Amino acid sequence: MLGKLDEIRSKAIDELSSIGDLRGLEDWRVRYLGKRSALTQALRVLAELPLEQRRGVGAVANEVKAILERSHRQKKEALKEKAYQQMEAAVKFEKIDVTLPGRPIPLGRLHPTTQVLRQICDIFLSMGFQVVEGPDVEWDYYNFEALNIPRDHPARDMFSTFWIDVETPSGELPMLLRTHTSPMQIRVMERTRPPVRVVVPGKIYRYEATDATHETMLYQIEGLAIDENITFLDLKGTLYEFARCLFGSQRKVRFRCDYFPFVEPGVEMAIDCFACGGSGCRLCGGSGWIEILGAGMVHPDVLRRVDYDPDIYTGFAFGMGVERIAMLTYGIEDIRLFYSNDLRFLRQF
Ligand code: YSA
Repeated sequence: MLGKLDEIRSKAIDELSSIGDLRGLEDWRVRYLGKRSALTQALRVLAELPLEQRRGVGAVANEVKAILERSHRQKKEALKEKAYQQMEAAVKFEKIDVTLPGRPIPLGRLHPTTQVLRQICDIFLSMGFQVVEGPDVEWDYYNFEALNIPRDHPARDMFSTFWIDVETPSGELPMLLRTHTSPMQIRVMERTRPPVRVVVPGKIYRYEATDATHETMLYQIEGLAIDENITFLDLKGTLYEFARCLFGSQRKVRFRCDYFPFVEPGVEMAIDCFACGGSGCRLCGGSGWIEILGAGMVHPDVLRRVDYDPDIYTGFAFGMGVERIAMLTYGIEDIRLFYSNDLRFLRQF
C-alpha cells in the first residue's frame, strides 16, 4: 500500500511539471485528487486495514494528498501569472491598423413630412410669423363652436370626426381628436392681443375613407395674422410668396371661392398638378389642380368671441395639408405611402 501511494505521488508530480495551461491543470486535478482518483480509492480502503497498519498508512496517504494539493495550488498560481504576462505582452506589441475603414453607423433621417413641415415653417418664420403648437385632443368648443360651427350646423359634415368616449351628464361628447388646426386660432387669440402672426403645425384626424390624396391622420399648418388694416391683398400676397419660395416661380397657383364658416370671404388655393402638368390625371381627379389649403378673412363673429373689436382689427387665416405639399414637392403619387412604414420608400428622402 505504501509503495502504491509513493507511485501515485511521483507519477502525479511528474505529470504536473509538463502541464502548460489551466485546462490541463484541471484535468490533472480530477485525475489525482478527484472522487474517482487512485488516491481517493486508497483512502477509502484504509478503513478495511487492521488498526496498527491503518495509522501508519493513513498518515502517509494524508501526507501525499497534502503534497498534491499544495503542488496544484502552486502550479495554478504560476499558470495564472504566465497567462497574465502573455496578455500584457500581446497588448504591448499589438499593432492597430488605423487605415482600416470603420464600421458604418446606421443613421436615421427625418421623415419626408417632417422635412417639408420644417421648410414651410422656415418660410413663414422668415416673414415674421411665430411657430406655436396645440393639443391633438380638443374640446368641441374650440374645434367647432368658437369657429361658427354650432351643433347641427351642416358644415360639421365637412369634418368627419373621431369623438372621444367621454360623455357629459346630458349625454353629449365634448372631446374629440381635432379635425383641423383651426382651433388654435381661438386658443392663440384668447391669450394674446393683436398684432398676431402665428403658424401652427400639428397632427389632425379625419374619420374618412383613404385614397391617393386622403389620409385619416395627417399634418396641417394653420396660419393666422391679425392687425389693423389687414386686407385680402395681404392674404394673397403672403400665400403667393409662400408658394414661390416652396415650389419656385414656374408653378401655377389658383385661388377659388370656398366656404368655411369661420371666414368671410373664404378661398381655396391649388397648385397645378405635377403629375400631368395640368392636363388632368388620376391624381388630380382630372382637374389639373391639387388643392393644398383653405383660407380666408377671419369672420367678425370669431373676432368678437375672443374680445377683438372687428371694427379695429381684421385678419386672415389659412390651413394647409402638409402631406399634399410633400407630394407636390417630391412628386409622390399616393399619400398612403407616407405612413405605411415602407423603408424602401422612406429612404429616398
Ligand atoms: C380654412 C380657412 C381658414 O381661415 C383657416 C383654415 C382653413 C382650413 C380648414 N381648417 C380645413 O381644414 N380645410 S380643409 O378641410 O379643406 O383642409 C385643409 C387642407 O388639408 C386641404 O386643402 C388638404 O390639403 C388637407 N387635407 C384635408 N383633409 C385631408 C387633407 N389631406 C390629406 N388627407 C385628408 N383627409
